[in-house]
Amino acid sequence: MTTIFHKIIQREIPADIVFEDDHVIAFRDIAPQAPVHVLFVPKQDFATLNDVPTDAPEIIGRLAVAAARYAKEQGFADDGYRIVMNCNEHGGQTVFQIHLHLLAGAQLGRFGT
Ligand code: IU
Repeated sequence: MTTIFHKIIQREIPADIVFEDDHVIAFRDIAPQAPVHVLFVPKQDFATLNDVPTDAPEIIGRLAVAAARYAKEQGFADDGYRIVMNCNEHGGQTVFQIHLHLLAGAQLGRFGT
């Protein structure tokens, strides 16, 4: 399946890319929900977290480690941040290429329903 995130990875559409390596790309969310809102996306194709093979936890690990490294580099790691992955309808997922949200830059509210 081709999503808007695949098109960003392929440079078919522009994005404000802040990090990229062989496995992960990260870019600013177009509708930020916090002063810092960056999406970390694997280059491998998985529609939802449910589709990640159980023997490949590194796919998710790389996203979290890249987000933490970005937080340290940008100087807000000690103040703190939140990482979120939404899955399917009840999780509020709207783009079906897995991605991890990094939210930071302010005191974030509690979350839930
Ligand atoms: P979600 O977890 O699938 O709900 O998050 C998708 C995010 O992708 C959401 O925060 C959108 O604002 C964001 N986004 C984007 O950054 N660029 C786009 O072209 C589109 C969505 I479409």
